[in-house]
This record gives sequence, structure tokens and C-alpha cells, in this order.
Amino acid sequence: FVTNEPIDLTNCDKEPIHIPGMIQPNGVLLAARRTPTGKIVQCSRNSGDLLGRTPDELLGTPLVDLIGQEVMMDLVKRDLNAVASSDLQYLKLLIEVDGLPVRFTAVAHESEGLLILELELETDDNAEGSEDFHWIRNFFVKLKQTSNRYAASQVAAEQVKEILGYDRVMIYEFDKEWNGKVVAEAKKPELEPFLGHHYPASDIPKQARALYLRNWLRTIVDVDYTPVEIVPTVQPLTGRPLNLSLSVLRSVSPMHIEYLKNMGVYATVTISLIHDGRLWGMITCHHYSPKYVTHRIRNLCNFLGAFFSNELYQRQQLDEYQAELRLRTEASRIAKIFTANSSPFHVVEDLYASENRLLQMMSASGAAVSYNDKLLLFGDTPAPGQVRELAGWMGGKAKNYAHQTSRLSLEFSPAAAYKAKASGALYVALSPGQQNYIIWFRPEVLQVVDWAGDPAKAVIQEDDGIRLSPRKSFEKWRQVVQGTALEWKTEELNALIELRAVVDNQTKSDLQRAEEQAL
Ligand code: BLA
Repeated sequence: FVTNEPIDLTNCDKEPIHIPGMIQPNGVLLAARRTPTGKIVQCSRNSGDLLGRTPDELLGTPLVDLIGQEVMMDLVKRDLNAVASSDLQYLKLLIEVDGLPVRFTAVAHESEGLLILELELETDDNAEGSEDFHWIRNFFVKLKQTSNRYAASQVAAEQVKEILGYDRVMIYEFDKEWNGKVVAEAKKPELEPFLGHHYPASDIPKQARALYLRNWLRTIVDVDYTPVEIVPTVQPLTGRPLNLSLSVLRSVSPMHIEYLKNMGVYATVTISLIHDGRLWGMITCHHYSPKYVTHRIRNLCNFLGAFFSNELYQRQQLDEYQAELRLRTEASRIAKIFTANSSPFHVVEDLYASENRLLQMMSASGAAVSYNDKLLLFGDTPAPGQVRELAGWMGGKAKNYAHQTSRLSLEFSPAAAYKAKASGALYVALSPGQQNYIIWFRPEVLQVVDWAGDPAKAVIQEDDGIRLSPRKSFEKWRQVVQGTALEWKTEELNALIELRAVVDNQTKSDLQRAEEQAL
């Protein structure tokens, strides 16, 4: 998707972010042919600063001259494809710079046939080993102690914040349309909370999400950096710019840099949360001044992120299973109201007594029950006439006695009049002819969502017509989700099966009545 169009707010998903031709300045990038004597064919312009050798001095010379025989052989033999995402290994190198030995840490990967080596100066890393074990143990123990996925997310955010020494760490979760929500947050107390904030899918464009599936951890050390060019621009094997998809130094999209600047953020670490080949969320970390994080700590966070992602997913399966059991019990209790009571009067009485149960079981804000030519309304619902009209439409759409939508007014236009109360509707028929039914309602998402803090305070630039700020993002998200409610969950839909007993019972009594009349 290489494009020559200028990139602006309308086409960010076209920006070829994997081939910026530049890196961040906190390291040097070298590209060489992957043979024991392979020559350096591309390098970043800052090589003189860090390695004491300018690009002119490096280009065309064998990489082995710089890094030594042993490391070079290792890199030629190693399976570099495995290094990409989650591999914990990085190299430690001693390179002579202006006559003195200097320590570097480096990561290597392969890009379209070339060996890419990215070197960063080694910083004080003394605590290695025992510290890591301490972090890992703490993380595991604390995660295990939590009882649900939000508590687990909170622990992950707190632990990562502590490990990184960052100002703010958020767990950001995508919905089906790739809009996102901050589901857990650990932050310095004086910072404005972002917990519960929603953002539109376009804040993290499609090609970026695709890239983050392959490259699990990224960092920006200082948003004010001056990008460093890679020379020459074109990689010799492909005739195209060097593909930096798996690079750790890749220069970041200027669009995203602007977004961060507008938020007042100076440094970020972002860790992909992946399950079954799907990016379901990210750990996004913000620091309000420039901050370098060592390879060791980045790798540790990458590992803990992968562990957390897996752990959370397993829990979710368990949570869903338990939720379904609970829901089925609730649903069969509701079913019994209809099947066990002999008189319609008692049915109605019991229904009124079960109002809370009826609403809570489906996390609904309103419900309507039509029974025996009566329409009973619970909680927040459209007017009786509107409910009857809606029941006609939903009954017509029903398959297996049920129909659901979480975007009612977009599918059934009369519902626009009451979309605030009912953008989600879940219908189940209680009699074969559908005279008896229940409809649960959920409000438009916009009615229930708010900013956890004062949105105005999260704004840095507002009146410049630029949308790249959290406040403008929130507005965009509001437009995107207009007329929609929270989705009905699989376990909620599955529980409806318990209400089939009511239909069966009704069918039986109808048959009985018919037989009695026939006698
Ligand atoms: C990337 N946008 C991102 C990333 C995040 C966000 C987390 C990944 C950055 C990384 O991995 O380093 C968005 N960050 C957020 C959100 C929060 C946050 C929502 O902390 C909430 C708290 N972004 C826009 C618009 C465009 C855009 C309008 O908002 C396009 C015009 C582009 N975002 C954009 C691009 C990237 C990005 C191109 C990829 C950056 C890169 O990896 O080079």
C-alpha cells in the first residue's frame, strides 16, 4: 500500500509506516548480506556518533569486521524469523569505538533477505537476573490472586508501571469494530484518569494494527527526536526502501507523534496483546518526559505481556462458562413463573416481584413482557404502542423464537424516536403464535459512557481544527457509535433456550385445550 498521496486525517490507513526510511536516534541500524563475509549494504546516518565509523566508512565493508567472527557466525546460523516477536534473546557486543571498548546490546532479524542488526549503547544493567525473577514472580503471584479479568488487567497495569517506572500504563481493549476502550489504568495520582475512555478505530489505523500483530513491543524514547535517515534509501535485494516492520528502532508515523504531543506525552512503550492470531488489545504506556527503557526491561515486559494475554484469555473462557451457568439458572427461574403458576394473576404478580432479576440477568435497563393480552413494562422502556410495534417487527425477524440487535434504530427506523432508551433489543417469544413475549432493552452506548475525568483537561490543542487529540478522538468515537448499544453476549443469547420451556408448556396446554374442546 505504498502511496504518493500526502497523508492527512482522511487517509492515515494508507501511510506506509513500515518503510519510513528512517529510525529513531537511540541506536544504529545496519543491514548486511547474511553470509559469513556479508557486506554492510545500508546503515543509519548516525553510525559515526555511536560506532565511531561514518556510513562512508562502513558501507561495503564486511559486518564481521565490526562485530567479530563468533557473533557473525551465530547470526548466520540462527533462525532469525523466530526472533521477531516474542523471543527473549538479544546480543551483547563489545565494539571498539575510537580505540576504546564500548558495550552494546543488539537485536537481529531478517528483512527481505537482509540481516538487520540494531545496536543500542548498553546502559547500567547491573540488577539483571535476581530483579527479573522478582518481577516475574510478583507478576504471576498477583495475577493469580485476582478473581476476574478486570482485576487481572489492573494488576498487569500496576506491575508494568512499576517495572518500567512510567507515569501511566493502560490496558486498552478493542471491540469488534476496532474501537477501543481503556479497561484498566495505573498512573501517577496527579494525572487525569483515562480509565473508561473510548477511542475510534481510526486512532490506530489498520496497517498499524497489522504491524503490531508481527511486532509485539514498540517504544518511542522522545517524541521530539530528529529521525535518522538510512543510507542508501533502497535495499539492494528488492530495489525498494528497507522494510522496517520488525525493527525496534523504526521511526514512528508523524501522525502518531503529533497525537502524542497533543496529549503532552513524551515517551511511550506499547505491547501487543494477542490471542489466536488476533490483536485484542494493547498495553499502552505513557511517560511525560523522555525515557529510555533498556532491552532487558523491554523483553521482560514483552514476555509478561504475552503471559498476561494468555492468562486473561483462559480466564475469559472460564468466566463466560460460569456466567452462562448463572444466566441459565436465572432464565429457568423466569420460565418457571410462567409454567408453574396456574393463574395468569399469579404469573403477573410473580413477574412484578422478579423485576430486578429480569433486568439484571440480561444487564438490561428495561424490559417488556407481553402475557395474556397484558403488556407489563419494567425499568426504562419505549411507550406501550412503540413496544407493540417493535414486537411485531422483531417477531417477524425471529428465528427459533428469538431475535436480537444492538443497533436497533439503524435497522428499524421508528426506533430512532427512542434510541436513547433502546438501541439494543433482545426478543424472545413465549408462545408459538408469538402473542406472549419478552423484550429486553439496552440504552444507546452514548447514554452510559462518560469521561472518567474532565475531558476539557485532557485537551492540549483544541481550536486549531486538528482532530489529533484525545478530546477530538472521543467526539469521533461518539459519531461512530451513535445508535448502538453494548452487544448481547453469546452466553446471554444461549440462556434464552431455557425459556423454550414456556413455549413448549404453552403448546401443550393449547393442545390440551383443543382436545378438551373436541371432546
Ligand atoms: C499508532 N495510535 C497508535 C498507537 C496507539 C494509538 C496506542 C500505537 C503506538 C505504538 O505502538 O507505539 C492510539 N494511544 C492511542 C490511544 C490512546 C493511546 C487511542 O494512548 C488512548 C489512551 N492516529 C490518529 C489519527 C491518525 C493516527 C487520526 O488518531 C491518522 C491520521 C495514526 N496512530 C496513527 C498511526 C499509527 C498510530 C499511523 C502508527 C504509528 C507507528 O507505529 O508508526
